[in-house]
Amino acid sequence: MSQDTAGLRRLFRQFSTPGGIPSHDSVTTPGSIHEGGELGYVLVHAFGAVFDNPDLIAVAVVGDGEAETGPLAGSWKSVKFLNPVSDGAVLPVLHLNGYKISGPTVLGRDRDEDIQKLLEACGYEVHWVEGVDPLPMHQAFATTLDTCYAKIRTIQTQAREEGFSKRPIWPVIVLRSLKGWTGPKFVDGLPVEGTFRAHQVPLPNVRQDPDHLKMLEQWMHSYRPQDLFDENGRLVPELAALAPKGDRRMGANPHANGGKLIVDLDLPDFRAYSLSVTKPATERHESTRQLGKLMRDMFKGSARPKNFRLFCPDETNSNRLGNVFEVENRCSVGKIIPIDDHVAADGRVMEVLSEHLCQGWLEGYVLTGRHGLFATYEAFAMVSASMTVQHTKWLEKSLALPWRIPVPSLNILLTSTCWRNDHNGFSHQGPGLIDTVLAMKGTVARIYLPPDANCLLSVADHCFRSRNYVNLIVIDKQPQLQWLNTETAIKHCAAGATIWSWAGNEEARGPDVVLAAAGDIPTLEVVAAAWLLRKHAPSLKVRVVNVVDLMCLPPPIIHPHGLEETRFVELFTAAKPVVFAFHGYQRAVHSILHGRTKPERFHVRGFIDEGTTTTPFDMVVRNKMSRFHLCMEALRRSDYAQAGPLMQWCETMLSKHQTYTRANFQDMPEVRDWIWTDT
Ligand SMILES: Cc1ncc(C[n+]2csc(CCOP(=O)(O)OP(=O)(O)O)c2C)c(N)n1
Repeated sequence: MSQDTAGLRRLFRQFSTPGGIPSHDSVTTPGSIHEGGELGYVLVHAFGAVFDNPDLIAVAVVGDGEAETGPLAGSWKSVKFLNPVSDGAVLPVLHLNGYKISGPTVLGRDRDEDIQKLLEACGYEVHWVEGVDPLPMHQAFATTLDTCYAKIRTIQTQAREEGFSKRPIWPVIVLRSLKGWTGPKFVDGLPVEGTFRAHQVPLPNVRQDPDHLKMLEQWMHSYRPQDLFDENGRLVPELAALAPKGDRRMGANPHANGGKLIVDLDLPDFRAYSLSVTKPATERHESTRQLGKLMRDMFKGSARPKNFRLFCPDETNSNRLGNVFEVENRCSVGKIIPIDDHVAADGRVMEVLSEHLCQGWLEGYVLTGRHGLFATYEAFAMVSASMTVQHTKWLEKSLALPWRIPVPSLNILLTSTCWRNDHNGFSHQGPGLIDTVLAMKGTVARIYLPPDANCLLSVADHCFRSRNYVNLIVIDKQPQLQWLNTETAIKHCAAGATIWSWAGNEEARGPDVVLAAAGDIPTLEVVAAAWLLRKHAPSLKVRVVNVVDLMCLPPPIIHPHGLEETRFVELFTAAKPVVFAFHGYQRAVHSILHGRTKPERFHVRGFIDEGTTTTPFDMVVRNKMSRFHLCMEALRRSDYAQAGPLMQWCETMLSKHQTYTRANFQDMPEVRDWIWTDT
């Protein structure tokens, strides 16, 4: 962009035009880590940016419309997690211009004293700037900025010299100014400045209406361009000299191009946390607990610089990640009482019962070059699913901008999954985030379904090292059978999908049917089904395939992880039926198999939105993905000649299950205690 008339013309012509840039702050805006398109996240991003960034002050301008959104209304409480010693500061500017697109705003119509009380109750000291006359307003705003800056520095200096004592009262600015301020006052006889009509395009008809064009010209002239630019369109030197130099320029702030500031995580060797698996499917362990131990040591390693945080809606213990509390605390700068468990003002485990805050803080944290994980209940990840989408879009657009340096990935761990929310019931059973991420571009979206602890560790290590992705990892927290030793797990995860030959019984001529699984519970049911078939129908030749990287299923043209077709056929054969058990909604697998050899031979069983408060096995029965259903499907699809008795036996077992669970409130022992045996 040259600094002359041609440059100005280019700047103006790209603004909100086809092939140009959006009309709001976006990826293309140098100096931005925040997309202003989907409103609601400005404060939460600002706080994420300043955590563990003691010298950074983020000024966040909150529209009174944006202030009506749930995430923004929740974001004010971020100040209860901000440590004046080790974090930076956020200076919110609540901008009350009275209108959204066409209606009045809630806060815009509130009385000053109510707004004052609201913000004070949230933990802020309110500084008002109000008026209509531009010059005094500029002075007032500058003075207020100076005052707030001094207050922030005083709070920080005191806390850093004397140590943290109590939550500070941080400043906030409330700016009351006109919407469309200094724009056209009246258009076509109707008031515009100070009204909703000023939203975005105050003069809608400049191309067709000469009066509108004239008003536009007058409006632009009101800024006196002749005083601002020389005859070649270059900013006059005395104004250009006002801008700071180098990294102090707003557009060159390295915090807003976080890749520039990345310090690699001090990651321990994940193999040290693996479980010893000498024989597949013989021991049950909580897989996520191993990840908790790995993260405990990541916290130790990231003590200097502090560049790792865990974000979670108060489920760290429940998700079996509690080992992190051996070295780290939950963060709160509020009152702490003796009975509290691992709560401290400098904690870096961020527990707040708001998926929006967890995700938004993490987004701000990674976009400024640090690392983290958002661990949440699977069903409630949908609360912030739209933020996941927006972050993925941000990353996707950033790929086209060579000056944007890649940032650490946004890692989302879904535990407490749909299959094992037996006590909570239907509200807690929803695997929808997989579908959401599946729809995103392969360049930036990844979905992993590790079947056990060792695969989870390998996947997590990969995700923590990666850049510019949204990594979705799905695994349950309950004790579960462990399948693979470390080295096999590493190879399995690197390949994305492998044949588990120990679970199949195929011979040189290949299988009659392939049983495939993606997800921990589907893996259990598939392997158990293979075991039953080996036992009751030994002449049926079965292959078991496990998929850990969901995105290896679509063709490589759709996703970079897509397996080459020859490899895909090696795994799934070219023509044999495939009975596929899937963690999420079954149509998701069908959608990504499009373009593969004979996709119609894939028969997917997955979550069909059948849920309730019930036993773990009843969940797979209700969703027709149980080992008995998979057995019957394999017999049916392979046209197995002597299927009758085994089909009948499976039906009998399903009825027995129904009776047993209702009488005993638990699963049948042969299901509950099932482990792999070779005979
Ligand atoms: C989540 C979301 N919902 C709806 C919109 C559509 N929208 C764009 S601007 C706007 C009004 C914003 O008002 P305010 O925050 O007060 O900003 P102003 O333009 O008045 O400064 C709305 C509703 C949006 N961008 N994001």
